[in-house]
Amino acid sequence: MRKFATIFSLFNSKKNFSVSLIRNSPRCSNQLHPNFRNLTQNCDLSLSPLSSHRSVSTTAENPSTLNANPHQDQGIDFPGGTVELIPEMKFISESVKERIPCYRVLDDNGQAIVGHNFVQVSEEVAVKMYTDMVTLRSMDTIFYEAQRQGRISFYVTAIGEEAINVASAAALSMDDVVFPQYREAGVLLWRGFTLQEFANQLFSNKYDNGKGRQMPAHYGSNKHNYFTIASTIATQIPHAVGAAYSLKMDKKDACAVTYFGDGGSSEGDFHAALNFAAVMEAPVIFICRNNGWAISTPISDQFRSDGVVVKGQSYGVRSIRVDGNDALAIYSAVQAARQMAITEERPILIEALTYRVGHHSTSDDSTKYRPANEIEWWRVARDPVARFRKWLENNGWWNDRAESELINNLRQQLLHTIQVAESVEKPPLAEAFRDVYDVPPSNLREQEQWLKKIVEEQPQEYPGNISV
Ligand SMILES: Cc1ncc(C[n+]2csc(CCOP(=O)(O)OP(=O)(O)O)c2C)c(N)n1
Ligand SMILES: [Mg+2]
Repeated sequence: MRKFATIFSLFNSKKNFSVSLIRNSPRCSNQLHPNFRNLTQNCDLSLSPLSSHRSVSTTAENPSTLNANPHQDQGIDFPGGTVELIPEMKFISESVKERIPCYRVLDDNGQAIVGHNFVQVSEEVAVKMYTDMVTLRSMDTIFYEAQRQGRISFYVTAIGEEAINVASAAALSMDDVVFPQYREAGVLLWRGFTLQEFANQLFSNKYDNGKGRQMPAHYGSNKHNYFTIASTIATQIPHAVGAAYSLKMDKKDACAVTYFGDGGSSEGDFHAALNFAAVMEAPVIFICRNNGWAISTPISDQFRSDGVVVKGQSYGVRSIRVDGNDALAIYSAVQAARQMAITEERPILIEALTYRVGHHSTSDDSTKYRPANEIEWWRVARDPVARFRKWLENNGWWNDRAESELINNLRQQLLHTIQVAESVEKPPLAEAFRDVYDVPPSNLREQEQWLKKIVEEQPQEYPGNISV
């Protein structure tokens, strides 16, 4: 077998979980959960010539390494290992012959596919996963409406991406630190952020953790290990690598997890972060939600590679492509990724294939740039929530009665949170100037005085429930 890093498939076993990974490094874990043990057993150390550790440099001071290979005409030692010498002038192809396959467990009808292999979930966890997926969709429906009614200024839905949100969160531990983009409210929901807390943030009232200083839907919570969302695409990705490195230094049984879109993967921050994570051996999981669109930019205009998954290998990051609308596949892949990230101290890249069923945000009308039947097909035929529900029903864990009770309760609760959040006063105006500087500089103090004066002079222009 050629020694170059290569794609390999770990063998299916009826009992054990198996999954295809793009392999980059010779290390294997011997501390994996039993579900993943065959990952270890099938890990052939001879597959990759690349050591994750530093190589001896080929310098003039160290000439022995230059000629260490007895077959000098066949190979050259170079940091990282031996490089084969060949007489042909051969360019690496810009594309792969076969696209990287996509790991899935459930078909579109919620039936386990032939040869399926996944990490079992208990009834309790599966039902919570489903109810959180439905809750996320109800939040999206009702809060979106609130924005259309002019009660909040902005909203962003996760419709069509509920499985990535909730199933990935379910596979993590609460100690894992999350660095989200903005379409992952379901991760926070899973961690226990309440519907009222969501509403408080959306209405920028005084109970909002961010004191009303961020755009609506830019949640954050220290208590839930969920870093505050920043609108600037991809800035969270290198932050996650730094946090992961710190967790490793502190020998914590935890990893960092960052989410981003296909559009985010075109930012420099993504590339710097992957490289940094590989070199520093940081326990971080990169979860790319490849939903086909970055606002109006389709993925065909985003990259010419086979999606995002192949970029992992070029940076030395183990990677997998997963069906993002299959909750069980996402759950299994994230749990495996977490085990490898922590026990082997390495980054993992997951590309989840999905579709953004909603508009980009309330500032967008996606029917202007994509066909309605494309949206409809994904909304109906590939719905991740309906697919998971069918699997639950086949197991006898869910039925129509439970469904209608859940939907009615959610509707009432959500309308109530809006009423409450709307009636709570806004944070004091002075808070807009706090928490950045220990001692605010003179220009900020001047601006604060100026703002107070304007509000006092023209109260009709400002909401009445802000204390100045
Ligand atoms: C650095 C930066 N550039 C551009 C934007 C404008 N912008 C906001 S969202 C977005 C698209 C991101 O698409 P993707 O990463 O695929 O995420 P999705 O919205 O599809 O979930 C862009 C270009 C921004 N917020 N930040
Ligand atoms: Mg996208």
